[in-house]
Amino acid sequence: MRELPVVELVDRAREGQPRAVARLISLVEAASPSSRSVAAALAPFTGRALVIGLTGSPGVGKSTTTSALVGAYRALGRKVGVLAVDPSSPFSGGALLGDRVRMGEHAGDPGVFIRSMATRGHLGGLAVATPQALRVLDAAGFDVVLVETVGVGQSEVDIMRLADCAVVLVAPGMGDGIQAAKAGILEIADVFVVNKADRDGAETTVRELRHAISLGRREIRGASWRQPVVPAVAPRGEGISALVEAIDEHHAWGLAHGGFERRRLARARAEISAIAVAAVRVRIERFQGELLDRLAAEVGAGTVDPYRAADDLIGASGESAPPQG
Ligand SMILES: Nc1nc2c(ncn2[C@@H]2O[C@H](COP(=O)(O)OP(=O)(O)O)[C@@H](O)[C@H]2O)c(=O)[nH]1
Ligand SMILES: [Mg+2]
Repeated sequence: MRELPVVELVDRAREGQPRAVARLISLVEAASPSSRSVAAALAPFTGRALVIGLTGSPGVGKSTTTSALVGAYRALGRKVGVLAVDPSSPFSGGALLGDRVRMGEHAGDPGVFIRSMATRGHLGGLAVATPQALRVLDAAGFDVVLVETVGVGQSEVDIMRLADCAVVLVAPGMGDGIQAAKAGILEIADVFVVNKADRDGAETTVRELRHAISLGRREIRGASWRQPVVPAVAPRGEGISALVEAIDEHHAWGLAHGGFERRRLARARAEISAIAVAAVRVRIERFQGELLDRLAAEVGAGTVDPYRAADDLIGASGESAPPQG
């Protein structure tokens, strides 16, 4: 494709041209110099999509559930975007191919856009790229954006915090329910799915989770959201309408109690600081190499302490630097 100006790409994306959507995501993903103008051009059209994050251990059924949700939302007439974020497999290998195959039933549906995030060489990585890709899909008019991430690590937790609704999947056995509670997953989950409910032990897992939830209930302004636990058999579509309902209820609850608004502000805050941190890193790596070398020599020689050196490097005043004690 001839390289179009960013505003033209944004116009085309908003008209529903998938190639323009894909191109814009590539631009923000690569942290290309035009990321800035992409973000500026998108800004007026963002804020409408409902972002749903799905996380859980590999093999728990995230892709299958995502695909089933795409079908459910399409049946409701909503346009659906999917971002598959998997930092553990930056090269498009088997897992992504599997996802493509599973998503095959939605291929050719103009109301569905599916994309795997690549993060190779991206300064700031997923923390910067994912929210920008969400903005592209949001501005392009996708009513619902599903973000599939591999659970466990901090960056996945960060990504789940970007979502309006965080869905955590567990499967029976494997102590997954208890694992989830331990790993602090309980804190980020808005809705639980016990997938593979066709397997032994599903009822136990549901019970364990409900018990853990009753102990760790969250309170927001005196109202509490009790995370629902939805049993599902994703390949058969079982439990998917209950999941859609649970997501709807969470959305309505968030709108009524301010949780939705707070989440959106937290997302914007995370987005800004991820960009700022990446910018500082770029500045240091590209433009302050000599200063860094000199400071390193001084710290090595013991003539300057590393906090002081870091202050010099970022040009910060002593007050805004971390405590030196
Ligand atoms: N028995 C059973 N298998 C399932 C269920 N959901 C997914 N699977 C299978 O589990 C495997 C992993 O599913 P996938 O959606 O790729 O998991 P992901 O790694 O979390 O995205 C696939 O072979 C699915 O067909 C379920 O509810 N029951
Ligand atoms: Mg998957």
